[in-house]
Amino acid sequence: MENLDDLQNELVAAVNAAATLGAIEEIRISALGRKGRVTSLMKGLGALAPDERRAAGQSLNVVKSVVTDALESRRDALSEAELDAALARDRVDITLTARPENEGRLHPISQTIDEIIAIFGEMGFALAEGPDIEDDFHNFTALNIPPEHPARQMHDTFYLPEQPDGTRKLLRTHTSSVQIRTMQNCEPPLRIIVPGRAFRCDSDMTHTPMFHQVEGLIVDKTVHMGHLKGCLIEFCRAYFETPNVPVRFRPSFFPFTEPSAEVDIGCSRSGGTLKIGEGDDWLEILGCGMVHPKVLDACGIDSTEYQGFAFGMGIERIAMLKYGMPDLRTFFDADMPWLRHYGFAPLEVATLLRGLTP
Ligand code: 2NM
Repeated sequence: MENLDDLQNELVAAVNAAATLGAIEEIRISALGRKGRVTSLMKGLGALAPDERRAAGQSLNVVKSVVTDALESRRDALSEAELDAALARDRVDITLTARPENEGRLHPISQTIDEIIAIFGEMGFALAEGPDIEDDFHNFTALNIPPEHPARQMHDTFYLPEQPDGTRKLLRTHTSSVQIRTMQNCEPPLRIIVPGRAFRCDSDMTHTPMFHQVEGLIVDKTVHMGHLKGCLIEFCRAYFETPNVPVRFRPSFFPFTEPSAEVDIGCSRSGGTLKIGEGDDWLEILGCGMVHPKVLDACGIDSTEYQGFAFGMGIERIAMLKYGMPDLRTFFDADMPWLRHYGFAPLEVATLLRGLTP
């Protein structure tokens, strides 16, 4: 019989040199498989004399168990190394967007909407949303805008192709259609704000065909102009983060409110730079009024029992004023250097507790 020490050393060395799990399995079969070298030697024991057989049998069992142990520990080591390699190769960086050094920024429109929601949310307003594509009733008729009103003309409103019944849908020209839907579908008292896109067939230095608005609405039994004034003065102070900004209500006209007003804040423009909250100049920032009784009635709310106030503002405009952006049209250019300059860190959530702006 061949030298068992040599055989054992040879097999253990081969096991330790094996580079893959497949190579280990080959060695196991060649040594311990049905026709393996150790197995064959064991089969040959029967031909030996009893004394020799016992001694050789014990020696072969030692070889078998040493080689089995070597196979097992080499298999463990290789499995672990393969797992480590797979984990390193398939690594996914789930922290990607959370890293401040990465480029993703919150667009100033999104930031401004978040700030406005934070302010009115604190006052108890709920968020409402509705469709961009509207019908004539929700965008015009229910808002007391008559058929001959200029806003209904083709050159002010984007109309969709005529439907089989002869009517045409349109892109909402303001978010007020959402207030109409809310008044139709919910029982007063109501207290909502509606941020969203609006569309008008208009494009020049100060108008883009799509822009953003936030409108607000309260409907209750005793709500009056004093509540409207207090609410909007508080909004101006919170939004512009100037506790004593002067606020002025100037009489105005909208078909859907009576009385109506426009709201100005105090500013100075000396030397071509705008400063908000000081000086003797004025800047218009929003429109408002008491909801017209015809609007309440058109929505199925009894105007002899309920009244309400509403307001609306353009988001691009108040973002430009707060953040000193000179050109409206840059909002929609998707220009990365502009976004890096005017954008906001995505995880700095606007709250009144910590300050609106990062
Ligand atoms: C404004 C100005 C004044 C307004 C009115 C309504 C509704 F649907 F309740 F009648 N929503 N929004 C409104 C009133 C909007 O934007 C300059």
